[in-house]
Amino acid sequence: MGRVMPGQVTKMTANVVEVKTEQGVVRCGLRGRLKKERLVATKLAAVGDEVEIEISGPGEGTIHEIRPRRTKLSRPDPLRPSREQIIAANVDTLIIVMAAVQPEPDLLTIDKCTVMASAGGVVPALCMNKIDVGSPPWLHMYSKAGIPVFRVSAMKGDGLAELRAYLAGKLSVFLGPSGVGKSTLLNAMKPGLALKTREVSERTGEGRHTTTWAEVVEVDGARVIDTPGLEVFGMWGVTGQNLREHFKEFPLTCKFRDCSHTNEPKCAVREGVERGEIHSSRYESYLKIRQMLVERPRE
Ligand SMILES: Nc1nc2c(ncn2[C@@H]2O[C@H](COP(=O)(O)OP(=O)(O)O)[C@@H](O)[C@H]2O)c(=O)[nH]1
Ligand SMILES: [Mg+2]
Ligand SMILES: [Zn+2]
Repeated sequence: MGRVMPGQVTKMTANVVEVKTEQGVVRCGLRGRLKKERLVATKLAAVGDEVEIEISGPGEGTIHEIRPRRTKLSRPDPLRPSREQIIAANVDTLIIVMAAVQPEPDLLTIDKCTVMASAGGVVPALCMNKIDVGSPPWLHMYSKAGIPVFRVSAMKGDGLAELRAYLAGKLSVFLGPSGVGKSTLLNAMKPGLALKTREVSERTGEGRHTTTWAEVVEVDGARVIDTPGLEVFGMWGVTGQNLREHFKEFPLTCKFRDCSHTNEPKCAVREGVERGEIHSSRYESYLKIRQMLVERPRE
């Protein structure tokens, strides 16, 4: 048996997993026990996973064990929605990137992302880019709801110092619709990083072309997971019943402990909305997402 050492998954492609160890990067195939269990999605390694590997040759090894995940971002597998697909593990914060204009920010999308993050134990934050061309009037309501808000211009450099400070020492994922400026933002965070268009396939040691699914990039003391083609995705583990736990600013003082905040009497959430303590758009998002979950409980 070769040497066993700990590491963290920093890159995933279709057939190779790169693990960063104290001895450098080790390329691991999915072999042995993990290969047998590959149909069990949660047993598969995800970028960010802390693992034990066994060295089999120079720069090569096998993943033996995946440590329990502190947090995760996951979605229903697009091909088998009853199965969980883990996008990234041990993520500290999900940076929801929106643009002030072009494309117009969508509040329901932001709120779905905050729920998705919360469901995996990840702290959501909102990054409003392109503030050089405008700033939505409702941004403050997210700060009021306990969600950190960053106003930045990736193009002009405004607000980047604050964002950098927040990201320092964390593992984060940037998520947002295409065109909001995620690539520009990551490049601006670290001049010279020059994020490639990672949709382009790359040559692996096995002589086959594969697409990178996810990769950890170091950005100025922070680590950001770059997941090409990752668009806003579905919520795993969220139901019409537990959705309310993911709206952290909603009070827990309704008359009924299992209040759905829809039509029950003495609902503290509806009262909070009426008094202007809870933003009505957050409540509307709650109702829309709940409806969606009740109608399509599997997705
Ligand atoms: N005005 C303005 N435009 C920006 C800013 N950041 C990015 N853009 C533009 O928005 C477009 C989309 O940016 P890109 O980084 O490709 O977005 P992505 O799809 O989220 O990766 C590009 O034309 C950028 O030049 C910004 O801070 N201000
Ligand atoms: Mg991009
Ligand atoms: Zn209620």
